[in-house]
Amino acid sequence: MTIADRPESRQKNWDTGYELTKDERRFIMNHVYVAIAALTIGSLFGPLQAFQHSGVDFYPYIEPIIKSYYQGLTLHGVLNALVWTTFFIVGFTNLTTIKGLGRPLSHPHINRLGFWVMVVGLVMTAIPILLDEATVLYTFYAPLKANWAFYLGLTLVVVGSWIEGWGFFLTFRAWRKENPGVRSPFIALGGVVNAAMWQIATLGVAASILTMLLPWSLGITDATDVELSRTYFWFTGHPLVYFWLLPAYVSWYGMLPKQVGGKLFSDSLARLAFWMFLIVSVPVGFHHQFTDPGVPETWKYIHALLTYSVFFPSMLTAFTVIASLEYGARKRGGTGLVGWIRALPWDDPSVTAQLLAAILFMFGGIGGLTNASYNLNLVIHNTAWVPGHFHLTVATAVTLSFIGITYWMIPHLTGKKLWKPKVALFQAWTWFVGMIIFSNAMHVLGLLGAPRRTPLGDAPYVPEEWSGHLLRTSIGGAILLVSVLIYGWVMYKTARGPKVDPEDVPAIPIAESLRDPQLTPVWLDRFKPWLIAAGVLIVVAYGPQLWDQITGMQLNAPGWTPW
Ligand code: HAS
Ligand code: CU
Repeated sequence: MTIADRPESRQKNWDTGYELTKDERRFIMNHVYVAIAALTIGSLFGPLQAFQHSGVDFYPYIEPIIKSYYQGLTLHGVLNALVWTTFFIVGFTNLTTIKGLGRPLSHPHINRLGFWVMVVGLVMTAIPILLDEATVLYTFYAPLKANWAFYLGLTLVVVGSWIEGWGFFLTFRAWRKENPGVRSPFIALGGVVNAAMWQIATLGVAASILTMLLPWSLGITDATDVELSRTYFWFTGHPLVYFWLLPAYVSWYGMLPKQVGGKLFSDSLARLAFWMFLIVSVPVGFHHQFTDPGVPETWKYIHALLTYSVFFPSMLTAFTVIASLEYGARKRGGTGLVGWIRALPWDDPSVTAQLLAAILFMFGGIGGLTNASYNLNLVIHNTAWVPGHFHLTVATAVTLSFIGITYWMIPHLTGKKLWKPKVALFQAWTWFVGMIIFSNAMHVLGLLGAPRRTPLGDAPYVPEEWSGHLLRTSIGGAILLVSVLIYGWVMYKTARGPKVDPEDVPAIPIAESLRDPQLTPVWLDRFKPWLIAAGVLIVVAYGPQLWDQITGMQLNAPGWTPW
């Protein structure tokens, strides 16, 4: 298609002018309420663990409710890594789909059903955890064994998110029919690609829970196969981290440029990054199993190589997002090679939170590459380095970005004003500073050999050289505790505040693309080739190993509940 015959519709600016209805706003808010509640409660346990490391143990004081460090750690991981993220992401994808496409959901009852299935699943998961019947940490590795309700609840959360995904796919298809030949709006496409990747990725935990863990916890089988359940878990567990990351990328590419007065530098590169995540997110799971004796080295090596390919879309992102920010900053009068950074709107808490999140992601990403290196992984695996890594990635790049998004989204959805933006700004900075202290200490501790998932305050083998770093984890944790409490408070006060003039309510920021998106090649706007490529790559990278492990399955681990 040449420029002359491209459809004229809404090509310069994706903002279709569609206003979300009251029902749509309320529906999205319901997701976000659950998400924020999970984050604030789940985060309370983080500092408890960090304090424990430096010998200040609060667990005995809360023993009637929480029995052990491990029960607290399970709550922390499940609420923060699984519940906060999933509920926020699904709610946010409703928003990007509806607003991006400029039309209502085609089958809103499907999405409603999906949401309620997720809520029922959440309650089913929470009860056994609170009863100390599912102290298995967020990875629920066999042979640790939980009450069946925990596994069934998690399954329902996943199934609910699938159902909502189907609602997004149907809406996207309806939009395509109504707009033949038009490139799909980027924020909508990004959310739908992520939902598609999630459906493929979660086949692993679905297989693990339905064929192994659930029958085992119900007593139908009396033992399980540890290696196979780990392989299934990481089939899902690695792409899970990109399921968390991609909504932040939707915002960094498709919204943040607008917030800083710039434009999306390249619509094509943005799409290419998302398609690359669709094809390479799954076939890399063995980089979590480099030390597993049951996986042959060749396959670990292949997954290590594929892991490096998943590094490229993040480099594309770093380049494109920074270019988009620079464009905005220069329009605001910024000058100099790096001096333009000062011209970004650092007084806007939503922008600042996302910029700080992205800055720490550079370090989290470098650490990720260290992890992915087969030989270096042997040094850091199962050490405090790994939680150091994922607090820069999921707990900062993702979480602080989502926090930044809520700083415009909650006011937009509730028709209120953000309560005390300066306090919100302070919150973003405290998260940044607290996390630098905490994660740096964790990385160093890991290099010194400190194990992860261990109440180090009780460990008799802690050498003197760890103690300063253990103290720093507590200091970082204390700052983060303050930060998360401020966040919960700002959200609460915002939601409880008075309604304001619609003029004063922030709009949904949608970045224009620098170049007419209609010039983006068609192959960057088609699902089929990428879905086929994803399927082929998964079969090649996982097929033989899955075949071997399933046919050689040995149900020999009876399962235990040590805590
Ligand atoms: Fe990871 C373990 C490898 C990314 C999360 N990872 C984990 C675990 C979690 C996690 C939760 O290969 C622990 C799981 C467990 O409990 O056992 N990870 C990687 C690699 C990447 C990576 C290669 N991880 C993530 C992301 C996560 C996440 C993203 C969550 C959201 N990870 C591993 C490996 C392990 C692992 C091994 C197993 C370790 C073991 O032994 O157990 C890559 O995708 C990273 C690429 C990213 C970059 C950064 C690009 C930078 C950007 C920012 C640009 C800046 C801007 C700001 C725009 C190269 C895009 C500009 C600002 C201005 C002011 C101008
Ligand atoms: Cu991974």
